[in-house]
Amino acid sequence: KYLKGKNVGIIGCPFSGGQPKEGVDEGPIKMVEYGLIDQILEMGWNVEFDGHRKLTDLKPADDPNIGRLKKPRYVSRVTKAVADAVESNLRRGQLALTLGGDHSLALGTVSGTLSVYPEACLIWIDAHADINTPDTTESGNLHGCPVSFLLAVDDLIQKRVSEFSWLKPRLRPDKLVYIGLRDVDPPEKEILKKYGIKAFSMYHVDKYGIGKVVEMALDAVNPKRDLPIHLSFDVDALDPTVAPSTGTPVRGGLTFREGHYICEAIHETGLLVSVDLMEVNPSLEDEVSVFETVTVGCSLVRCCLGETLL
Ligand code: HAR
Ligand code: MN
Ligand code: MN
Ligand code: MN
Repeated sequence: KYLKGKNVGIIGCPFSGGQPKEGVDEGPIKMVEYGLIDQILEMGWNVEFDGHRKLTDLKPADDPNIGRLKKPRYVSRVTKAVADAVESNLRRGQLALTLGGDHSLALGTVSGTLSVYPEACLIWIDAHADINTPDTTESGNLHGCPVSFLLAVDDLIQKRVSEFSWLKPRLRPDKLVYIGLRDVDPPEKEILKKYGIKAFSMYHVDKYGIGKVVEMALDAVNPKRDLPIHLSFDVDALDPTVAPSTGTPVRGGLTFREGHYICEAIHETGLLVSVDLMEVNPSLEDEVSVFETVTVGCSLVRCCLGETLL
């Protein structure tokens, strides 16, 4: 509906500055090495990919904490560049596919999507809510904060952290929905309650089944099935037995099929304009775990682009 034909622009983001573990920057590199581009070409898509972004060039010489926030200038510069890349892909009628890298990158991807499609909804698949504010974050890691920076609510973080003044907070709380949550900090729970944000935790997946959960999630943010969709998929939403090589694994996650079902069902709406696949860290765990995590990342992406079982 929003995209003309099967055109995808891939934004490879080797970036780890939103959290402390090295190696998550290798995620996009390994997914491409594994053959993701050819797999997408074989599905009949036109693929634009000019190599991974040189994001380390954007690293400031000096980047002291702002309050608790770690590497705020680096994350800001990188995510601004990513926002511009997503915006440019979408304006040219391509689906924007961003490969991470840590989930702070979503500050950029979602901003880019909303600058082209202000009416878009955001479906966030994650073990974590990533909605800490500069005041509530215990870790200071920006990959735990992107959603709070994106939200269009009264207390504007951008006013206090001037590095992020480029970022327009324009995501309405009723356009955001989560699936897969199971490790949410107490202040994050308060924020979800305060703004009435729809969230389907693993409890709901168990109770209703994934088919019903995806339907309820879409009913919540896209009741008429007419708005563009941004899907932000953190691979740690999957159970660690399925995707072990990620920085903050949490037991009790989505099965292999539940993860893929989400991507298939969202593809099926015909409304998907922007996809993030984040937090694959090929430096963690053994060789088999890395292979499984990289390949599951690739197959989730293919399902988003319409790969089906039959
Ligand atoms: N909530 C914790 C924090 O703010 C942990 C966040 C872990 N984040 C991710 N992203 N892997 O989903 O630091
Ligand atoms: Mn995340
Ligand atoms: Mn997570
Ligand atoms: Mn299709």
